[in-house]
Amino acid sequence: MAAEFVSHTQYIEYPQSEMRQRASAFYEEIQRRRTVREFSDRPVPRDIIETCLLAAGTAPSGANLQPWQFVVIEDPAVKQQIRTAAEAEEREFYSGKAPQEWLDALAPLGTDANKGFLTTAPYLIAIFAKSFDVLPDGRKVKNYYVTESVGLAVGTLITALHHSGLASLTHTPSPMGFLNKILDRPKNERALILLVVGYPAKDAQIPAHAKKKKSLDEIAVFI
Ligand code: IYR
Repeated sequence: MAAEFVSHTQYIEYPQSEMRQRASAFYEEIQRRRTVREFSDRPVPRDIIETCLLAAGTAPSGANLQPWQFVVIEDPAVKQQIRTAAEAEEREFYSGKAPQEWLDALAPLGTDANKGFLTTAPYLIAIFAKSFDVLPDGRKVKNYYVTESVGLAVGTLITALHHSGLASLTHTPSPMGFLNKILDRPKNERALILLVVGYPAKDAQIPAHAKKKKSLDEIAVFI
């Protein structure tokens, strides 16, 4: 398909003072985001989730092929199936499979094999990466930079959810093959992240360790 160009009419340039103000305001808002592991069962309107997914779908991707598939789980029975499977994997992880060095790195978070949030939170969003797409006529279309692209979409999703006033948890039971089975997803889809979404529980606590963010000097150099 030959390239066709259109003008970028949606770009907005701000005066520098306003750019500075906007950058600071966004930093102020995003630095309040915390990964939450204690969720309320309060319902969340579906349309808010849909709008956040549309925001996620604007992420840049290799050749704009958008190699992501989101599966939103509201059904309590399916959540229970996922919890049972995830906790089985996690029990293995915490009681032998994980090397001590990994367990030591996780210790400040206080996590364990119990994943009650998988049945408490109103939404689980399973995010799959597609190595290729299948066209309606059966032809396969290869995707590029799949993991990077889906990572960018998940980052956008988490940011959109936070901006809307929702909490999330990037949960990664490993391996996640059970999600293909339970959610009946095809072989070209690989589960990357199981996002838990909802309001935090009333007295939700977070590990103090999670608030320690590296300084600018530690994360960036200017050359
Ligand atoms: N998947 C396990 C272990 C775990 C691993 C990492 I890396 C974390 O940042 C957090 C947890 C679990 O969910 O408990």
